[in-house]
Amino acid sequence: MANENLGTRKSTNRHILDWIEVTSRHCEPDKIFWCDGSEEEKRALTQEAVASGILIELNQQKLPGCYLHRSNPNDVARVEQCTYICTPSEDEAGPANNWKAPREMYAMLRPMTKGSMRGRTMYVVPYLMGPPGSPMTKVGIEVTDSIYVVLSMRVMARMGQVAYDELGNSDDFNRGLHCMLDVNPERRFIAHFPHENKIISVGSNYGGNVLLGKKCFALRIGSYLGKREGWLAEHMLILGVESPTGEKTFVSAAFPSACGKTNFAMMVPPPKFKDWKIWTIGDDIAWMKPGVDGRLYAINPEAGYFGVAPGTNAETNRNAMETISHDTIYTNVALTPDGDVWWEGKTETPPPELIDWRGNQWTPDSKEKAAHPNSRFCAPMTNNPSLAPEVNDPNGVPISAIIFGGRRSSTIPLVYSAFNWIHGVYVGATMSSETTAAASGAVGQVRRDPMAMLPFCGYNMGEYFKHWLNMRKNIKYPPRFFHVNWFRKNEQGEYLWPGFGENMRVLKWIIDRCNGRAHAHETPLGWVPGPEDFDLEGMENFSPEQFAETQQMNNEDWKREVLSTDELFMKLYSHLPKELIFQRELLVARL
Ligand code: SAT
Ligand code: MN
Repeated sequence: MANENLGTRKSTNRHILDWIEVTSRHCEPDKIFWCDGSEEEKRALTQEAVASGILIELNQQKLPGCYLHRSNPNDVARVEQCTYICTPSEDEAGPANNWKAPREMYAMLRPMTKGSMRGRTMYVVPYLMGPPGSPMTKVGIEVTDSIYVVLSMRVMARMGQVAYDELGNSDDFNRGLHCMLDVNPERRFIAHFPHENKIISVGSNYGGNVLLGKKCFALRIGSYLGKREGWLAEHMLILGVESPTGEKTFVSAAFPSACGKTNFAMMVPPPKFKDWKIWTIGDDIAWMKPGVDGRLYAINPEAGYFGVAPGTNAETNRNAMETISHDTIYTNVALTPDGDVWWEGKTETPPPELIDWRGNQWTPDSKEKAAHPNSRFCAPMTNNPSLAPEVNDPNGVPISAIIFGGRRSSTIPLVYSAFNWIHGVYVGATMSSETTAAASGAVGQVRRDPMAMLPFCGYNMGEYFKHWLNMRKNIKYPPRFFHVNWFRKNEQGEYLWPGFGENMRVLKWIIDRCNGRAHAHETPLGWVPGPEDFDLEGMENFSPEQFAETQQMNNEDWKREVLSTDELFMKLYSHLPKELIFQRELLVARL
């Protein structure tokens, strides 16, 4: 029997108490449940979620502590068209965001949320973004009527008493309200109020829309706070490379959603690199701040991985397979008759029968996919065999390289390096990628996604570029910038580069460049390795000519590429830093 004191451990912080008082009077829940993050609480809430059908218990022999959640089929990805930045002026949100004045947004949301928790429980979820005791860490409180959100938040963030301890009596915390309503896309809004450090999310129960610590706080509100306070909140993985001599180099990398950040962050080096080790700090978000020694330091504000399941297997990501083998919440994957999970790409041949992500019978003859293309796993980082010991270091880790990358089937070479900070910011600002299933809408269309932040920057993108340029003044030993593209294809539509573990070779060139050991050629794009500068040893069926093909640069394609960046630059023109226009002109001149 569950302890009846469960859910009664109220905060003693007056600001939290006042806010919960007002919010509960407005939402009118039957009950308020104060989360403390304990194991006992997890057990009780999991039991309740299973009893009410929100979670399906998986085979506990095969997958101990694992559960499956099926979301409403209308609610399977982030919805950029329903995501708003509510600053006093439209100009502050900028042309890359949807905007509504705070007053107007409140006027619209107030009647929707009024009494919305009648007959339901309101959970108060205190959480930390960042390691305890770090000057970079921030506190959030999410109020939600979704038990799935509570159980996911305790995986994705350091949740419970630890957050109250960090906060003390302070009023400096993010206020997040999540109301599922009837999960109706017509009444779905993810509204951010950066000036008030506040988020209101209604009408969804999908990860990126409702795990408010993640995209909403750590990126949209975080980027705004970063601009104000002199740091960077970025859509970046962080990893450490340990060489055979024990030298550790940390890099961060911005790729858009569903472009392989989790795989890269957990990479298993190929046999030729058996004495090298990759350590994961984070797979999605980096908060970076200049340190006292003049270097740029990064923390991972999260504590778990909310990764894309399809395509994950022992070959593509052995560490992820291990990570998600226990204590994991799966969303919208397929279910096998013996209570195991499956998704496209997990095994070469699908099982003969499955229940698909919608709950329907499925066989390999079915036309639909068994798992949703944006189906996810939610697993604690402590499950990861490659978790870096520095992950809880309050100071973070020093970043030597910042890597930008997108999913581009043509034009963009495998790897090149920017000439300097300003050029690096230009390379990040003009990044592009083919769209994926991580956001609702068409898949496979090239769009500009500056620094992979297009859906996540909480203020004017032009001002964001200025902030990036300004940061240089506070960093005495700046990281170097690189650009990668694992996804280039030949005319037959085959990938030119094998990717996954072989990306270790690209990474090695990158860190050798940072440590002044690798050679490169100057080109109009930046510094690039020739086949002789790049370690291809031990790669079966991969010739120096093939490598040259991955790196090939065609001037006419690049002129077109520059033209296609102009659309974004024109859109942002009133706030676009002149430095970036000069960079564009220099590139055109070099071409
Ligand atoms: O769905 S999330 O927004 O949490 C992940 C992503 O799209 O990057
Ligand atoms: Mn992401």
